[in-house]
Amino acid sequence: MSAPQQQILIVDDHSANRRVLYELFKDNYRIILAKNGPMALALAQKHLPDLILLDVVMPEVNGYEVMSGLKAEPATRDIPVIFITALEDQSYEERGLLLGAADYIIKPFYPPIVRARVNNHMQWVRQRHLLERFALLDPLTELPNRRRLEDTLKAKHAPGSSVSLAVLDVDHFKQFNDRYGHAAGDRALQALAGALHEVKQNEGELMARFGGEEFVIWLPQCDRAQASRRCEELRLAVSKLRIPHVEGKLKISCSIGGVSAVIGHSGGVPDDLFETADGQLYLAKSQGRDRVHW
Ligand code: GH3
Ligand code: MG
Ligand code: MG
Ligand code: MG
Repeated sequence: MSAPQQQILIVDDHSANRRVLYELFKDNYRIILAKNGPMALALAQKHLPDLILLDVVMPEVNGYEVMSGLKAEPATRDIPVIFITALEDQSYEERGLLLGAADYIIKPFYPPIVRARVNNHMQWVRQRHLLERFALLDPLTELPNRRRLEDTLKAKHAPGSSVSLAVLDVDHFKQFNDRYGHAAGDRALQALAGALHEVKQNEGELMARFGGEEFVIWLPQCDRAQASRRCEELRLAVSKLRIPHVEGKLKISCSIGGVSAVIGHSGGVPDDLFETADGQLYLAKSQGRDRVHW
């Protein structure tokens, strides 16, 4: 499968300038065009392009102001911007770079050089996206990792909404490893993650590998009844894998402890959510394992 085509937002108040840049890049990138500052900000928010080519002199909202607007929004803050302008005075260039521009190109330009510069930036963007992806992914199971979970929990949530959090832990996994070896244990964790992943996920839901043989399930917009039902589905999905365990314990199972809460005025997740869910997990274990406890 080929990677999705990268996008460039071209911003210039003159249609002839937009056309020149469009012709230069249309064969290799998806192009979005904006003819003024407000339109540029709206399209940047909507499409989150990989790169923005930004004119400086435009009526009403100029390029520097667009740049400040981009920096003020978390979603667009890190999109690289290249100024392309006829303002050749070095103080303008300095100002653009100080605002955080990735590059500053003075018109009239030599098209092959502009193309080479843009291609280099796009290469860096690709590499950065790849690194960001891997930084948030667990390498063994390819599920979101603990860092991704923590980012999700730290975000603001709708005040008054119901949320739930569950901790899933494999039962007697040490015995499994002792019996079949660590490599088989790894494969079992991969199969388990696959089974969790197959259970249809709701909007905003996140299943992360927290560490070892523990997984955390974040269920926004889910009250206690809905969330415990979802977790029962997950427990069954693991059970249905029918991975043989040691004698006397036919197959791999898991225990799940969960908690539900309502988001307060601050929009923050209550601090003790994880600990409470972990306490519920302890109860699921002590009451015989292979069960959900809320
Ligand atoms: P319990 O039902 O009480 O959870 O028992 P348990 O044996 O699962 O719990 P314990 O915490 O004692 O052991 C967890 C084991 O999980 C220890 C370790 O051998 C195994 N484990 C943790 N991470 C990995 C991993 O990445 N790969 C493999 N193969 N095993 C792991
Ligand atoms: Mg202009
Ligand atoms: Mg454990
Ligand atoms: Mg365990």
